[in-house]
Amino acid sequence: MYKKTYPLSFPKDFLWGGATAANQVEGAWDADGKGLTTAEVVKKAENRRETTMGDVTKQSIKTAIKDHSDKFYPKRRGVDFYHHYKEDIKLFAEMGFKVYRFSIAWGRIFPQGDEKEPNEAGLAFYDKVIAELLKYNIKPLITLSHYEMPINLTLKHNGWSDRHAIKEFTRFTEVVFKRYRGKVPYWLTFNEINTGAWGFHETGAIDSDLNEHDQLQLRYQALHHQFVASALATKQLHEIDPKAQMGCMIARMQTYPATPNPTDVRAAQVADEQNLFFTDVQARGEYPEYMNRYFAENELQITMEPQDQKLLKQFPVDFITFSYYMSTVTKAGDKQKTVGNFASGGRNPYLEESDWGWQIDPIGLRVTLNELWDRYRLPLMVVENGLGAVDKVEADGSIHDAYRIDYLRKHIVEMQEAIRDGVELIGYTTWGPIDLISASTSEMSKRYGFIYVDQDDAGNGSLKRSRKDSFYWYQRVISSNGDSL
Ligand code: BGP
Repeated sequence: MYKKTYPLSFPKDFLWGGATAANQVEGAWDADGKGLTTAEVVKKAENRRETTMGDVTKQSIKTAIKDHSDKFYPKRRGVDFYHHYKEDIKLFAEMGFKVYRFSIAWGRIFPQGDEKEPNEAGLAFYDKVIAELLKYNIKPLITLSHYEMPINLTLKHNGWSDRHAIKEFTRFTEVVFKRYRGKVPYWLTFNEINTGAWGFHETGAIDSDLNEHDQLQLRYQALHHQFVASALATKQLHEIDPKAQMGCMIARMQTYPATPNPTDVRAAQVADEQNLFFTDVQARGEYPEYMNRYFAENELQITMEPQDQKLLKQFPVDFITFSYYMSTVTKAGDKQKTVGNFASGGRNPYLEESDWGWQIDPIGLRVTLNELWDRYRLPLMVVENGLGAVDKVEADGSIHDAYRIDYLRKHIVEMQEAIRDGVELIGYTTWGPIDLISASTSEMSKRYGFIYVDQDDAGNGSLKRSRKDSFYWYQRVISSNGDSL
């Protein structure tokens, strides 16, 4: 007889919340001693389907450094969370958030990346943010590096391509682990670490003048340094704050074969391996053989120090997190294209897409959750999910974003199904609970929020915050622990 012993829905202590990144919300890019970061030298895209996150050269950085405005660099202005954090956290609390994922801008704490002492004023800002969250019983979940590092480390050492970055990063992590001991239960090392294979925005290493082979060589070397830094940060955290947990974070792209032709099925498997390589290293603690083979066949050589592999094995992450926006289709022989900030294969005729061409696939989230659970048996958290859309403000100030509710509802239903399948899913933070600057295009009009921010693409607006229909909907979802969708 079939017996229902599994949890029927979200566990009681399920972590509902939202996620942001320093360089997309904070603004105040040069306030209180902060140094310029890699995210703040990337120019705004000229059209919606173009991503500019990798388009950086030494010359473009020099130009950016001389430019003290935020006209071409909207990530410098964000939505001024730096001065609105109290109001914004109050709104998160009103929705009932249990957790808030945000990142610490490394450049606020070590403005040049290599100072001996941290910048006290930068730490003071995060002291206040964390205190405000704890006041409302919202658990902080902190990303240590969300697509940025001090620009000085790019100029001096070409970012993560140089092993030197490990030393600077772990000095930064030691400072924040000690400072926030007992206050922050969850940390993540690198946001969407797998996107480091696509270049500058994740690794802070300029490679635009290299050929394809040398680009890959540089990127995978930089990623190796991040793997080691991540293991060392995990070690530090467990020593400094034994109750706190460290997670890894990938942009998960569920990949389907374009046809049942075994060549397509195999191509999809390979594409999937390129994605799961990162969780394999960070959760299993070793380079998988399929990647060793890939490196050998492509004449890529990862330089390692003798203790590196041991460190990876000794200090794997405690939990796995990922962003999920869409799925992709892979056909044998096709080169990957980039849509938004995501590599994507061909069109899937069964799916609709967002205005930015991201293919909407809630069932893919269930497939992904089941696969990751089967593969790693570690607690999982979906730390980004959402729909980027243009919102219309009605004459009375209301915003009817039924499309956003529909997107999120369908994904939450699939998370619930995955939990019923036995997956240990511990939390869900939607991307951009408050409107923010887009990572891939630096637009303001690509909005994800439950909270509207009055600011346009040119940076005009009062920055006034207001509640969209989805605000009240998510509030109900949380208060009913996912029963009222
Ligand atoms: C992820 C990033 C986020 C976020 C999100 C949406 O890749 O981790 O920083 O921005 O994508 O992307 P976009 O802002 O380009 O719509």
